[in-house]
Amino acid sequence: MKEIRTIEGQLVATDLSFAIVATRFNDFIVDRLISGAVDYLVRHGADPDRMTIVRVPGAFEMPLIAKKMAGSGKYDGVIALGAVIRGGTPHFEYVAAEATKGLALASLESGVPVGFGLLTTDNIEQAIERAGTKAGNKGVEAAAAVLETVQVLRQL
Ligand code: INI
Repeated sequence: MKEIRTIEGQLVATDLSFAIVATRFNDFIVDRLISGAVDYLVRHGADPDRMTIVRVPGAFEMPLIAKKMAGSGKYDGVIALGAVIRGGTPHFEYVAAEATKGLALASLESGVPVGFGLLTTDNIEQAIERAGTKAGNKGVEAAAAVLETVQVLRQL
């Protein structure tokens, strides 16, 4: 069979600029996501001088800032990091849904990859598990996905 041309992103972050939008809400979790994302990018060649971290109050505020940074022309990729943890009211659903939709829109409207590193969990234990303990680190996953997508986009 003839070989089919396949495009894949190399996980090389040299010469790329990144913005991280991270919430202050649940910062004891989110700080671990930031560490994971930064560590991943640096280990793949990114220059810390070409990274900017912006702290926002909560997940609801992430889309606006992600959109602004993605559209600024200064960054190859944006990584959104936060944690929405279910409480006793429907508030969780509204915040998680709006943040998710808004981040997707920020990416589609700007044409710049926006990584979805927003934990949405039923409780704090599940969030801790996904912030660098037994279920990995969602910040690392989001950074890896952005890097790969940036490198795919550059070839299209
Ligand atoms: N923001 C979060 O980032 N995580 C949450 O778990 C959360 N809960 O549960 O309420 C949360 N709420 C704040 C929200 O994102 C806004 O900052 C706030 O409503 C002001 O606009």
